[in-house]
Amino acid sequence: MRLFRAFAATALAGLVAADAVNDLENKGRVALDATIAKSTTCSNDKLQVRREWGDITPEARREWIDAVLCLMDTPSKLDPATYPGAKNRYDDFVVVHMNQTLSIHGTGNFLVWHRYYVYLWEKALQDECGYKGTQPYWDYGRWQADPLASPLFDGSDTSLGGNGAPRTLKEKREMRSKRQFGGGGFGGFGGGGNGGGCVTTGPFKDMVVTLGPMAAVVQPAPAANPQANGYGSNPRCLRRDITATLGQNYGKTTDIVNTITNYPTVVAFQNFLQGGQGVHGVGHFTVAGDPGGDFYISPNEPSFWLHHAMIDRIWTIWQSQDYENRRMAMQGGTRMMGGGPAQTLDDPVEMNVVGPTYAIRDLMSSVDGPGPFCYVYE
Ligand SMILES: *[C@@H]1O[C@H](CO)[C@@H](O)[C@H](O)[C@H]1NC(C)=O
Ligand SMILES: [Cu+2]
Repeated sequence: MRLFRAFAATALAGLVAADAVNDLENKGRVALDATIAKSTTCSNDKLQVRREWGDITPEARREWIDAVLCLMDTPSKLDPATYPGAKNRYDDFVVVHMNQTLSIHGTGNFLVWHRYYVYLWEKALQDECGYKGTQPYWDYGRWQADPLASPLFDGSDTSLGGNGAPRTLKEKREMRSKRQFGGGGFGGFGGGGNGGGCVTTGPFKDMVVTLGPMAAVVQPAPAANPQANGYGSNPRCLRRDITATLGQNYGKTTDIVNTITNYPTVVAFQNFLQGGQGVHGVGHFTVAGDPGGDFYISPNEPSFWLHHAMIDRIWTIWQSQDYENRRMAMQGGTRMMGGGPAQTLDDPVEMNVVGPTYAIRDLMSSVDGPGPFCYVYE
């Protein structure tokens, strides 16, 4: 009996956690596999598998972290006269996002733009920093009960670091005098936690953020950038204000299932996802802080990449539930604030110094060309 129990425990520890989202994923995998079988650009021997942070070993987590630190140590390819705040290769990604912020959110290209962006990031880790793994993702449902106790944010050397330090008395006084009350962002749900200051634990505690701020929600607000466009050099620490509230309200596994199953049109799906009760906000504002809570420079928060891999996973699962009809489903405007022509599949997805331009239509499948994708989530 004892032997059996020990065996069962070992077997369970080795098992990848499965939930109702995995069930939808497995159901949709049939269509993805059929697409791979017919693809001329993607095949099973090229296929890359992206996994959840909790399902990869601590050593594998550390390899991803070291590759990110390597990108921070690799020279920028941008012109320092125009982008003096772009100090390294990681910053190049941040600038490309800043530059297009108003035409890649709440628009038709939102999902596909960020899909390609995360892919190019994964590729930079692999090609420029020798990373052998794939981009991991952050399953909000798995960790929503207590993100600070999760392997993502527990502050260990194999995490993304812990919360920001609590606000100092001086900061609290400053906030009171400015009538600021806690953190703000996302209808007041995000931020307002027990952090708000510099991250002092884990691999990114010495990280220097130089771009922006542009739309900071964290309080007290970071010093203004010397350039109005945010591209000037403004060195400061990584700040976080981690809270569980958003995830507990909107990031549970049942919420993710509902996102995938309740919105049959791409417009309804992407609107819910990016809306006030959607998981896109959960991923950003559970972490909040600076740059995490700043719409323009949020990719400079290392968790952004695991968050947007999860957004891409949710989209992939949504597509795969009816791949024939959803693979090319793309609709919306071209400007976040409205106006501008409708988005079309022929519109270019531009990435400047981080990758070549493709048309939206080339990037709609994660397992087929003409674009470069050949990956699945598990
Ligand atoms: C910023 O956007 C402009 C206008 O679309 C473009 O010409 C330029 O290449 C972009 N720069 C970067 C670094 O992405
Ligand atoms: Cu974005």
